[in-house]
Amino acid sequence: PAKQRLIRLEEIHEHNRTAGTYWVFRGDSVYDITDWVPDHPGGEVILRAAGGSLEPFWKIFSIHQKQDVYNILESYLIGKIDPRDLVNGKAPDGHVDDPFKDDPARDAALIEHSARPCNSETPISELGSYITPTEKFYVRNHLWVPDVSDAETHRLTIELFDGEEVEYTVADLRKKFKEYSTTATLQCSGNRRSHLTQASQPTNGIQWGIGAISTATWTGVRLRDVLADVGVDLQDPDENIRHVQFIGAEAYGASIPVDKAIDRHGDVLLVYNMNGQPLPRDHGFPLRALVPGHVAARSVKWLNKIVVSDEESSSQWQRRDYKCFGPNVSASDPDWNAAPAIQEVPVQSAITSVCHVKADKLKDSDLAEDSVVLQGYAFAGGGRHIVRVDVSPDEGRTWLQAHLQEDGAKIGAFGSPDDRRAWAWRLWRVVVPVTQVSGKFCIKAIDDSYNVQPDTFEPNYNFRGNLANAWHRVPVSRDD
Ligand code: MTE
Ligand code: MO
Repeated sequence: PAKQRLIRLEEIHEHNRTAGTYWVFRGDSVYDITDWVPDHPGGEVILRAAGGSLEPFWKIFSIHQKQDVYNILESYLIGKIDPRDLVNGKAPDGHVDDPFKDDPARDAALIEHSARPCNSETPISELGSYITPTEKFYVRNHLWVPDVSDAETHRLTIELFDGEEVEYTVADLRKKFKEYSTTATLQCSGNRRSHLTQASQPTNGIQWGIGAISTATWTGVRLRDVLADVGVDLQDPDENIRHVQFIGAEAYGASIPVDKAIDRHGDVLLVYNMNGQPLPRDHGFPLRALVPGHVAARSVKWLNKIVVSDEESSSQWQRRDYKCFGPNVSASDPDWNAAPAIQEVPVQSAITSVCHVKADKLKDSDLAEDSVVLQGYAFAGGGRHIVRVDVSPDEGRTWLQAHLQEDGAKIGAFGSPDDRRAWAWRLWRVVVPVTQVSGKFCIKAIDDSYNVQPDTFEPNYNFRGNLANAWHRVPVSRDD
C-alpha cells in the first residue's frame, strides 16, 4: 500500500516552506501536512518544520506531545523514511534554522535566567523605581522575538464570531481611535517562584526571584473601541462571545474573558508605546495587548490577531500552563481542564532594600535610634488598591505599618481619579528601630478587598510554582 512507500530524505527536504506542499517526519514516519496547515491552531508557524523533522519544534511547542496530536498526525502518514537514510532507526534532525538569531541585544544589568528564549529579571537595584527604566523591564519570552520590521504596515487581523475578518494596520489604529495612556505593573505568574521552591519542593519553571515584575506607562488605543468598530455590541454582546483571544506573531497565544475586554473601567489597551517611546522589540514591537490587573501572560506581545470567540485560546499557555493545582497534584498527573486559567493575580509584595542607618545619619525620620530602613513594592491584581503593608521586625510576632509612597500612576483610560482602578504597584518604606529587630524581617500586603498574603508557602505548593506570594522574609543582616 501507498503508506509503506519508502521515501528518501532528499525528497522530504524538497517539500519545505517555499514549496506548495509540506512534508515533515517524526521517527521514521513521513507525513504530508499540506491539508492540515490551514487548521493548525498555532497558524503558519508550523511551516518552520516543513521539509524536515518535527522533533526540534515539538520540544519548543511541547503542547504537541499528547495522544490526540499524534492521532491527527497519523492521519497524514504517506510513507516511511528509506532505511538508507536512518541512523539507529531515526533520521537525523538536520539543520534547523536558528529562530533566535535575530533576537535584540539586552541590557547587561538584567539578571539572565535563560538566553534562548530570553528570560531575564529586573535587578533589585531597579525595583525601587516607580517606573521601571524601559531597558531594565523584565523580559519573559517563550520563543524567539519575531521580526516585525515595519511598524506602520504591521497588520492586526480581527476574526469575528461569524468568521469574518477585519484588518487594521498600526497606522489605522492610531488614526481611527482615541489614544489613551495608563500606568500598569506587569507581573509574571512565576515571580518569586524560587522562594516557593526553596520553602517547599521542586517546581517546574524558571526560578525567578523578586524581579519578574516591572511597571511602565503604556500608550495605545482601547480594545473596546476597536471591538465596537468591528461591530461587537458593547452594551449587549452576543451571548456566544465569551473570550477574546490574542495571537502573537511568533505563535504565542492567550485569551481573556470578554467582560474584561469590553469593561469601561478595564483599561485593556492595544499599545504601541512604552514610557513614551515605541515598544522595544523584546516588549512586543510594534503592538501588544495590555491587560492590566491580570497575569502578564495575557498581555500578548507582537500582536497580530484577535479572535472573538466562545472559547478560550487553544494555546498551551492558556490550557496547559498558568494554572494552579493543589499540593497533592504532581507534574505527572494534572487534569488540566480541572483548573481555571490564571487571570487576575493575588496580592503580592517584596522587600527590595534593607539599609542599616546610624541615628546621626537619619534625615527624614524623627527616630533618634539606630534603625533599619526597609523599602519594597506591593501589588494587587484586578485593579484592587493596596491599602496596607505590614512589616514585622521579629518574624511575625509584632508589626509596624509601612508608609505607602505616593501613587504615581497616570490616570487610567477611564474614570475619575476617585473611581479608577489601581493597575500599578505601590512602593513603600518603613523605618525600624534596631532595638525591635529579632529574627528575620517579614512583610505582607493587604488589598482593598482585604485579601492578604499567606504566611508560608508550603500549604500552597503547586508543582508549576505559579503565584508564589507568601510573606517575603529576609535576613536582618542583609544590607543593600
Ligand atoms: N507574548 C508573546 N507573544 N510571547 C510571549 O512569550 N510572554 C508572556 C507575555 N506575552 C509572551 C507574551 C508572559 S508569560 C509574560 S510574563 C509577559 O509577556 C512578559 O512581558 P515582558 O517581556 O514585556 O515583561
Ligand atoms: Mo509570565
